[in-house]
Amino acid sequence: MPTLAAGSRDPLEALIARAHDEVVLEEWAPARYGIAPHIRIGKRWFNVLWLLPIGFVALILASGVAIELRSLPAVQEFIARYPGQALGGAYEGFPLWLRLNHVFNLFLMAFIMRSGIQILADHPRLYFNRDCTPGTEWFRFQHAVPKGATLGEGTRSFVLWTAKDDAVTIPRWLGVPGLRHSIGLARWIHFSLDMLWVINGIVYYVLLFTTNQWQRLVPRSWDVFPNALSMALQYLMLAPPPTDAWFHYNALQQLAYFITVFIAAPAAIFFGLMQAPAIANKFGFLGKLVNRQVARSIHFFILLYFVGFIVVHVSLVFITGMRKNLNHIALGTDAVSWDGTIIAFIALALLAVLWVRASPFTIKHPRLVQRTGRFLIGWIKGLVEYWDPKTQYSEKDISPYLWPNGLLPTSAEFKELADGGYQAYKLRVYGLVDKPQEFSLAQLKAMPKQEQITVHYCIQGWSGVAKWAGVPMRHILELVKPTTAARYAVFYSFDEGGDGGMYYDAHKMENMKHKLTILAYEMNGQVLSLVHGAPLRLRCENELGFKHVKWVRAIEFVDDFSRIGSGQGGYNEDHEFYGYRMPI
Ligand SMILES: Nc1nc2c(c(=O)[nH]1)N[C@H]1C(S)=C(S)[C@@H](COP(=O)(O)O)O[C@H]1N2
Ligand SMILES: [Mo]
Repeated sequence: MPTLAAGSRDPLEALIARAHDEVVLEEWAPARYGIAPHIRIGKRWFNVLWLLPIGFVALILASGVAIELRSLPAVQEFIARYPGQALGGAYEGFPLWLRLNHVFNLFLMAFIMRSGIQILADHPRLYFNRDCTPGTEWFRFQHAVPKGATLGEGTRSFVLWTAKDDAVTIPRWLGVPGLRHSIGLARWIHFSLDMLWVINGIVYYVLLFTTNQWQRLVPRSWDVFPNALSMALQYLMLAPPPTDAWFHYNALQQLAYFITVFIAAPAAIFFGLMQAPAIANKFGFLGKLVNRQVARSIHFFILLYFVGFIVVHVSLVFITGMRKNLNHIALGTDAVSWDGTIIAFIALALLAVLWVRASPFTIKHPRLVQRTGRFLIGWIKGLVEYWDPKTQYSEKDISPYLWPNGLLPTSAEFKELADGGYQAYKLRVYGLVDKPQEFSLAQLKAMPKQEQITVHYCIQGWSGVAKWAGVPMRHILELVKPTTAARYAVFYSFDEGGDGGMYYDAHKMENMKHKLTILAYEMNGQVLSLVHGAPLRLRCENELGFKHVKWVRAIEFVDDFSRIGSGQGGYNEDHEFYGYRMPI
């Protein structure tokens, strides 16, 4: 291959396919269903859906027992002593800001939860360990990983069960957009709405504490616990004392709202963010303690908490004085009239329409979703890219198994290179550089060698620790000397992406200068295997996995990537609507 003159366009770009600007259902990852959610206890798997009838029976039983207990003097004394009310505060009514805040929250939460479930469906397994070794998950809604698929690495003939194969379809009314492996779009929805939810939450906190409304939520005596228990018992006895939320929350309400507002919501944000490479890598110790899989599992428990809270909260709103309660929250009046109920049902009808339209809309306008997401949260992603990833792990942390992703290169050109032990391999580095060059593998191996033990964070949710060794990208920069016009390094590969066309990805120059950005030719002390990107793959530790291009064939420095492919900055960016900056 001739060396190209500095600044010239690359013929490799012709190998890149343009992607559609809408989701073409016939060409999208075909639907593949998993199984009902299961949890593992020891070696056995249990269908979690059994918890629904079991929970219902348990509730009836608990209610029956509570009703019988009522005749016991001790229970009567307990209830007399702790009637169930929270201690009084100086608040009254539900001001307009609170009502608006509440309805925004309702709409945002609905789609945050749906897109969150969609994200989970891209790697439908949860672990408490960092490694994600198949079989060690405690929760899944996917079959076991096919036997044999995880073995025989390094050969070209075995069946490869990639993380993408593992993604499952969930119903379109449940997830958004409800397509298999639509995590790119689901993440934009999730994060964009998160951003609005955080703003709504900050406004709420500020107004809560600058008015007297905080007194509704903050318990000021430990008596809130026995009172909440008493209240729960009285609900189970089907004989709750009359309460008047206009002036008073009962202790159970106060406790539940307190936990939701001051514990569950901030924790959801914290454990969501801890899943991001740039953030976990920044807070070394914390990132190790709360590793990505622990964070994912806890984030999921918080989802379950919210679902449980919503079910109980909404049920009680309806059965403890529907008209009055709905007047409170819809109109801010304490009247007993149907007005609030009518407004609440109009709001719920609107929610239902949005619920039904969300998936079809996203499928029809994926670039709009991508662009809006980039506008709302792209800048945060850009900011955290400047953080140096620094967290390193030790040999004993190395995962026994690292999920693979991508389709192995199949071209005749690559096969010839591989058969020849990559003797003929040449990494071409060109574009906006002073000294375009080609490097053989031997030349690359003679350069300074850097080793690092780091976590790989795939966008789909899995992670794993591996030791990588290779040439620091900084060294390559010194050799080829990018011009001041160079703003991105585009990595071209030997394989095709799922929709055909060459896999490629663009990085900001800042990423190339990071200490932990290397071109790796070794993994875990051995020559890099074919599956993991032989002969050369990129490691760029503050980005998600898809930006670590495997089977690298060339690197082009450019000032702008909008002319390459569909102009989004990479294969997944073009075809799956990811963002080109993905440190979160
Ligand atoms: N050339 C190429 N590089 C690629 C991919 C691909 O499909 N083609 N997949 C990416 C994705 S999505 C991930 S998570 C990682 C997976 O790396 P691994 O297979 O070594 O675990 O490679 C990334 N690099
Ligand atoms: Mo990935």
